[in-house]
Amino acid sequence: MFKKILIANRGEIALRVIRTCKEMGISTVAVYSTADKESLHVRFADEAVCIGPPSSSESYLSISKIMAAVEITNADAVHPGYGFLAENADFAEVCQEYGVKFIGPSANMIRMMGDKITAKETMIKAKVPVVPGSDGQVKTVKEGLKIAAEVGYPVMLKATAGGGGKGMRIVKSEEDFEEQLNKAQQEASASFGNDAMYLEKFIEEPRHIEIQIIGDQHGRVIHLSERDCSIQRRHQKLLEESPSPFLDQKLRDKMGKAAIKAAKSINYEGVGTVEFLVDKYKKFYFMEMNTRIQVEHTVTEEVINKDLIKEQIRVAAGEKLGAKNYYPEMHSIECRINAEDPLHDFRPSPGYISSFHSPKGHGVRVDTHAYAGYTVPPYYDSMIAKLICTAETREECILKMQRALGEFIIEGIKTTVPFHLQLMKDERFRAGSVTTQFLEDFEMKPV
Ligand code: MV4
Repeated sequence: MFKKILIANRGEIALRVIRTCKEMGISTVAVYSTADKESLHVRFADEAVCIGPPSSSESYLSISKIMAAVEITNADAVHPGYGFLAENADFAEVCQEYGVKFIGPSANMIRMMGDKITAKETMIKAKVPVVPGSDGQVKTVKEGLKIAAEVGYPVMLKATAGGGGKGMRIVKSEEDFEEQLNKAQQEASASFGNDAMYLEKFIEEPRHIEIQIIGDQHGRVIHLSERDCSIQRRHQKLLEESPSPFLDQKLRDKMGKAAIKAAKSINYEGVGTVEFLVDKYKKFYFMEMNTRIQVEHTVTEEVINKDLIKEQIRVAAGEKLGAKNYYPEMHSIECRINAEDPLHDFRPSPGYISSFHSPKGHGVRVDTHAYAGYTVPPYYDSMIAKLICTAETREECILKMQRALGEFIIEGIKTTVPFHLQLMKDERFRAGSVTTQFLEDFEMKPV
C-alpha cells in the first residue's frame, strides 16, 4: 500500500481524498495556490506545498509544479481528483516516468477515451451500442451530407477533441449542413486546436445515465450500477441521483454488462464512468467514458454503502476486486451547491461567506470545504458544497432533501440552494420524468 499520497487538487475533492487516506493510514500532501492558503485541504493534510499564484495554469494545472511538490515530499502516489489534471494523459505519463503511481488508468487509456472518435471506434469493436453515424471523421461537406441523409435529420456534429458538450452542433436539414460544419470546425479548432468532426443521428430528449465501473490490475471489471444525471444546465450537472427513476433491473443489467464490456475491451484499470444516452424507447447508446472519479460518485457510495475513493486507492495499489457487481439498496440524491445566482442566469457569486450552517441529521451528508469566514475565490469552479440525502425510497429522499435544503444557511454570497428548493417541489421532477431538456423550460421564481 502507498505510504504518502499527494493530492493534485483543491476544494471538496481534495478534502474527500484526505479523509479516506487518513482512515487507511496513508499520509497526505496538499498542494495549494496562494488563493487557497486558508483552505481546509491545506489544514487537514499532513504536509502542504504552495505551488504558485491563483491562476490554475500556474498552479493546479502545472505539471512541473506538481512534480516538484512530489519530489520534495517524496510522495509515492498522486491522486488527481476531478478536473484539472485528472484526464491529462501527459501528466499520467510523467508520473509513470518518474516512478510515482498516478491513481487512475494509464496514459494510453486516458488518451484513447479523450479522443471521441477513437473511443467510439473502440466501442464498436467491443460491440457496445453507439449512436448511428459516421464511420470516423467527416472530412468534407459532400461526405457529411451523404451520411446525414442515410441516418436522417436532425443530426449532430461533434468534435473528436470535445466532450462534456463542447464543440457540438445540431443540424436540422440538408440546407443547414455546410454552415454548421464550418462553424463547428472553427469552434473546435479555436477551443481544442483540432477541428476533426464526426456525425451522429440526433437523439431527441435523451436521458443521461452513466454506469460506474471499477477495474483492477488483474483483468477484473465490475459495475456499481447507475447514476441519472439528466438535470443539467448548459452541460453543467446540478443534480444527480441513484438509482435512475427510468431504469428497471433488466435495463440496469443490460447497461451494466455493456459498461463492463466497454471497460474490459481496453483492459481498464481504476474507477471510471461509462456515459450513455437513453432514448424514450429505452434504447441506450455509448456517449463518452470518463477516466476519473466524478463529482457525483457520492450517490453511488450512499446506495451501495462503499467508499469509492478507498476502492480506487486499493486497485491502484494492485489489490484484487471481488467478483460481484453492486446494486442500489437505497435512494440517494446529490444537489450541487454552487456560488452562483440562480435568479440571474446562474452568474458566479464568489466572495466572503459570513455565515455557514450545514444541514444535519439521519441520511444527510454534506461534502464541502467551505465554512463561516471562508472566502470563495473567483478563479476556480463555483461548486462549494455537495448536499447528499439518502433514504429508502425516492419519495422519502426528496422530502429529506427539501428538509435539508431548508436548513442550509449560507450568507454573504448567492447560491443554488433556492434553485434546488424549487426543483424539489416541481411535479415533473417528483414524477421522475426528467430528460436533459428539463431545465431548458424551467423558470426560477423569485424567492
Ligand atoms: C448527443 C445528444 C443527442 N444526440 N448526441 C452533450 C454532452 C456530450 N457528452 C454529448 N451530448 C449530447 N450528445 C446525440 N447523438 C444530446 C447531447 C446533449 C446532452 C447529453 C447529456 C446531458 C445533457 C445534454 C444536453 C444537451 C445535449
